[in-house]
Amino acid sequence: MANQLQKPKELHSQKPVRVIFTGGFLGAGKTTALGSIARKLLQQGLTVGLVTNDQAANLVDTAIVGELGVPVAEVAGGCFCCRFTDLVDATEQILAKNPDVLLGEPVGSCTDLAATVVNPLKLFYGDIFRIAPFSVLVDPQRVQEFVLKEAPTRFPEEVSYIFRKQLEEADIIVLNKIDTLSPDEADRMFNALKELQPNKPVLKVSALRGDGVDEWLQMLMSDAPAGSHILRDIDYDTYAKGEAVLGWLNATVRLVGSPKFDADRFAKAMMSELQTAVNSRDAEVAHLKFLLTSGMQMLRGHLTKADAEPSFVGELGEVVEATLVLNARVALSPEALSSIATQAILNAAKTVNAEAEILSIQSFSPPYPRPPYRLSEPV
Ligand SMILES: Nc1nc2c(ncn2[C@@H]2O[C@H](COP(=O)(O)OP(=O)(O)O)[C@@H](O)[C@H]2O)c(=O)[nH]1
Ligand SMILES: [Mg+2]
Repeated sequence: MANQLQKPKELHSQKPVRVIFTGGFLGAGKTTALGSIARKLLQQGLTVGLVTNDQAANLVDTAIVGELGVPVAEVAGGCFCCRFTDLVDATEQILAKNPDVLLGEPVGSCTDLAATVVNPLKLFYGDIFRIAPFSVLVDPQRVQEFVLKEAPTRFPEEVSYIFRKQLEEADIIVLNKIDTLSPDEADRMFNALKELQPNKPVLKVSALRGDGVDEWLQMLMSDAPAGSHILRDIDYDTYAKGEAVLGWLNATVRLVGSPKFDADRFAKAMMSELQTAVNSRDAEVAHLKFLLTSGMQMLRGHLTKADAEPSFVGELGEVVEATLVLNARVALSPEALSSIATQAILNAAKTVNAEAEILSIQSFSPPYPRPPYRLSEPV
C-alpha cells in the first residue's frame, strides 16, 4: 500500500464535472439508486456518464444501466480502490463524451474508499472534478443483522466488520428500501444508524419508489464535504478476510429450446435451485443476480438474502433461445459456488426442455486488497 503520489495521467474536461460515487454493501441498491439519480439528472437536461465496477467482467449491472442510454464504462477485474488507474482510464472515456455528471458504483464488498478513491481523485483532479459527498447505502435487513443484531447472521464477523467500516467512512448514510418498512420501523432503523454514527446525515430513501431521492440528490449536487471521514484504524487483514469469505461467480450461458422453451419458468427454477442449495449449506447470499435476454426482451432477478423471496423484473415467455448472465456473491468457497451454479443451471434447463451451453464460468474469492494510493488525511 505504498503512497505513490504521482498522478496516473492528465485528465481534461471542457467544464467542471460533478462526480457522484455511491457505495454500500452488496445488494443495498446502489445500481437502482444510480439509475434513479441518472434519470432525474437527465430530466433536468444534464448529461450523465456512468462507471460500473466489479471483480470480474460480464456484469449484470453494466447491462442494467445500459438501458439508460448514457455512456457507460466498466472497471472489471478488481475494485476502484485497487484499480485506481483503470478507474482514471474509464473516467477519461466518459469525459470524452463531455458529461455534466459522472456516476460511479464501487464494488459492494469494498471499504476504505474515502482514503483510496475519493481523496486521491480530489488531490489529482480537483481542478476538473466537483466530488459529491460519499454516500453509503444500507439495506434494512443488514441493519437488523449487523447493527441492531436482532436477526441471526450467517456471515462471519469479518463481513460485519466491512459493513461497519463502510458506515464509518460515509459522508452520508442512506437507509434504502424504506418502502419495505412501516414508518415506525424506518424510524427505529434511522435511530440505530444515528446512534452509531451521530455526526453525519442519515437519509431515508426508496431508490425503487423514489422517496427521498430529490433531497438526497440536492445534497449530492451541493459542495458539502466529500471524503471527510477517512478511516483511521482499518485492519486490512480483517477486511481481506471479510472479502475472501465471499465466493464470486460470473457465468454466461446460452440456452436453446427444442424448438422453444419457457424462459420465465427456467429463471424461477434456477433461482429456486440456487436458493435451496445455498440454504442447505447454511450459507448466506450477499447478492445473487441474473439477466436473461432474448432479442430485445429482458428478464432479471435478484436475491439479497438466502431465505428471502427473490424479485424478478420483466418477462420473456416462450423463446427459441436466450442468453443468461449470472453474477453470484455468496459466502461459499468458489468451488462450491461454481458446482452449485452449474447444477442449478443444468437442472433448470432440464425442467423446461432446453439445452444449456455454459460459455464462460469464473469463480474466485476477491484477492487481498492492495490499493496503490492511500491518503491518510482528507484533501
Ligand atoms: N423494495 C426495494 N427494493 C430495492 C430498492 N432499491 C433496490 N432494491 C432491490 O434490491 C436488489 C438489489 O439492488 P441493486 O441496485 O442491484 O443493488 P447493488 O448490489 O447495491 O447495486 C434489487 O432486487 C433491487 O430491485 C428499494 O428502494 N426498495
Ligand atoms: Mg450493483
